[in-house]
Amino acid sequence: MITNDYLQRVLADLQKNHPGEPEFLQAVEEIFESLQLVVPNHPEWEEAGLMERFVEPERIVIFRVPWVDDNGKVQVNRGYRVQFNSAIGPYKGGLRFHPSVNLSIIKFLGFEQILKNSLTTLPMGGGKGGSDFDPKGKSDGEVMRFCQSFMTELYRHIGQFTDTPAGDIGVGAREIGYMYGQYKKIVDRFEGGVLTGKGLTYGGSLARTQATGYGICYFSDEVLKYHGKSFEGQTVIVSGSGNVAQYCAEKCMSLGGKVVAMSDSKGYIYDPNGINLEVLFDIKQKRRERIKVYADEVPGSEYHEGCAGIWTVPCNIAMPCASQNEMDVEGAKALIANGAFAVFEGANMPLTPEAIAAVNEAGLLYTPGKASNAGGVATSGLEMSQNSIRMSWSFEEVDEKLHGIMKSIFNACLAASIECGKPGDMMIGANVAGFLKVADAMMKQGVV
Ligand code: NDP
Ligand code: 2IT
Repeated sequence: MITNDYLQRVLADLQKNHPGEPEFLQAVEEIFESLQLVVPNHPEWEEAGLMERFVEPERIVIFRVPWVDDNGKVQVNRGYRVQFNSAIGPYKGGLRFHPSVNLSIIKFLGFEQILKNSLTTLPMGGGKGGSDFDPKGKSDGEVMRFCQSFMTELYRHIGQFTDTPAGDIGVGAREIGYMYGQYKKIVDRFEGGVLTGKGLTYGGSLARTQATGYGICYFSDEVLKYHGKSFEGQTVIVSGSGNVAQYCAEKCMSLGGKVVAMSDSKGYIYDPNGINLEVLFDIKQKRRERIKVYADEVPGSEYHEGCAGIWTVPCNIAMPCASQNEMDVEGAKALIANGAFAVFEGANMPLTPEAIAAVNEAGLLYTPGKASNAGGVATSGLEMSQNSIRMSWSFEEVDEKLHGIMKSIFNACLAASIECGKPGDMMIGANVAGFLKVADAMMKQGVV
């Protein structure tokens, strides 16, 4: 419940003006709920219209993306880039290619990205983009032609000092490669820092592929330690089976957890012996197949239709790493009934507000994605650093820096939660710690 007058007014205006943007409104409400603990201490914010400016993107670009499919037919998709906030650095955030993409989803992701990037301690503003293009079932040639057309418009809006996109759902190394190639051809310069998640042969960073998943576990491990626990011997479920889920599962297992279930948008697998990562990586990375194939190939494992069923698998820790609102209150209740003690978010906003309330009420440990999944964008920041100094660091060096950043994010969230009188509340800690830096920069830069 938002009780602060100023925040209530700003939220009501947004609700009135953007009724068709439910995911964006959900993200704003979630963040305002935490910020109302600090807003009363800063009457100067209201005078400066800080919140009104904070919720309004600096710029939104929407464009046509025409391309020709393998049958010679013209296809048209819609491209987006929301350049939300550049107070502390150039806009930075991924591109999502998924049929569900619309302005509401890109705005919510860009909004979350502002605070996430602030938490990383690196100088990055918030942005996000993407398209309703569906890479599933498309040939490499079709994906390439789409990416080239997408970049033919996007290139004029980005740059290492302006805006640096990267991957997200449906955008991995293949897509980044095609987009980088087209950017380089158009501008006729090798500007490494314009995109991150690049291949290792042309300016990418070691450990960027693993960074989001590893970072989630480094962050969660700090939370567990703070509560006198660890991953050792815990039964874990990790939803999704994409980039984030795969490396979250890998690091979780290396820290002693046993991941017994994973999913995709169609269903989930259960393997009581613990997921065989070699088989999973082969199915997902080499063959680009669905997770169902795992159950066909690994004796003793099962496949079940319906992705939400994964929350009914008994576990100690759940790590949702697929997409927004993937766990509703029913999923949360199933986890609680099965005795889970923690939910660590890997995806962006994977729990509905009702699911978060249920998890909090039942006293589970909970971490919001903007803190726990910040390792991906943090390592993108490290990729930009390496591009700027024209060097590449070893895997161990990047991984160590990532680990250090995740620890410092935990410490910042903990300190802010204590300051707000809610020690250990990572949602409040992340929102407040992330916002204070951005607010300070916005206040000092005047009304722009
Ligand atoms: P991928 O495209 O690699 O994988 C996405 C996974 O989520 C797939 O298993 C996909 O299943 C599943 N999925 C997608 N949409 C839905 C849906 N509507 N319902 C259920 N399952 C779904 O993406 P990433 O692993 O990169 O991203 C996963 C999450 O992590 C997203 O929320 C993203 O924003 C977030 N994130 C990503 C970062 C990164 O560096 N990549 C950094 C920080 C956060 P299917 O194959 O069936 O579609
Ligand atoms: O949600 C995210 O933080 C990402 N998709 C990664 C963004 C980035 O710029 O690496």
